[in-house]
Amino acid sequence: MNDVMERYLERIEQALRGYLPEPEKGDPSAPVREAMRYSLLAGGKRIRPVLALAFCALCGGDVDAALPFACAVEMVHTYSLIHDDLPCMDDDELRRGRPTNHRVYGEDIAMLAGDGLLTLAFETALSGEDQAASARAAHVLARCAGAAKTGMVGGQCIDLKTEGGEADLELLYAMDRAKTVALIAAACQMGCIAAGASEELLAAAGEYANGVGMAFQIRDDILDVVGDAAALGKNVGMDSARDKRNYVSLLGTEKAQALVEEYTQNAVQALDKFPGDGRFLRELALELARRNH
Ligand code: GRG
Repeated sequence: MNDVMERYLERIEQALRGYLPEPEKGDPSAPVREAMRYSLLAGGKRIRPVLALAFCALCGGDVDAALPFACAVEMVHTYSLIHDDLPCMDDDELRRGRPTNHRVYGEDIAMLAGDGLLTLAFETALSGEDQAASARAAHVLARCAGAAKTGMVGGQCIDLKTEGGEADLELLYAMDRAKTVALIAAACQMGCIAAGASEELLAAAGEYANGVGMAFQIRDDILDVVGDAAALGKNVGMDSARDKRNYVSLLGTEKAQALVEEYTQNAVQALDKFPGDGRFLRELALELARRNH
């Protein structure tokens, strides 16, 4: 698991740097690309791009074909974090162990950096050698990142509009599926697309993503209560400070962790639908269920 993970991470870091090189000296548009690099190259767990590569391998593909898709998902994810941290949203000061983008570059450039990353994501996704696969992958990414009630922007809207109000488990599930699961599903399915997988396998990747994504978000809710800010690289206690409903506020920590385990098992079971070796993705799901950062 660790060797494979290291190899994936190396390829992802190298590819991300290649897609967003240092701006040339004297380039008047350099500040926005510096701000994009600041957040994109600041580390982070890289879960989404790793999932894209791992699903490509699981479906028998060449992981190089999935690299543009993997990087595209990470760019969309990073843009969402930059925008989510802005004063008009969560107004956070710490992300990936560093001051947030707007604290360093100002709100105007931070907003542009997010816009720039979103646009670069689609340029990158569409740069794959197989044009039909690239178009299919870009379409999946657009749908999952978008403003429909099942897309990431839609989920963020539900999050903002329910802050301070009542929310039941049904609404929480809809919000988390859109806000968190959708992009994780895009990563898994784009990996399958890079390998030329069937619609049946894409559906199975969606099931894995639902399990891992829900477990990931609920674990995130738990870590906001019991986690360590230094390990997480972001401040904790923010959900209760903002009066946000989540699985911990509705169920308590113990029941929330039981749900994490249940969703993780669902994810692991979905791997049986693939003919390839699912061990890496199984272990990744189990590790994420117990993560502390
Ligand atoms: C502002 C358009 C827009 C969308 C924002 C994804 C999101 C929607 C906001 C980020 C805040 C948040 C709690 C999102 C839920 C998903 C999540 C747990 C994100 C953090 O992802 P990690 O832990 O972060 O993978 P790293 O830094 O490791 O990449």
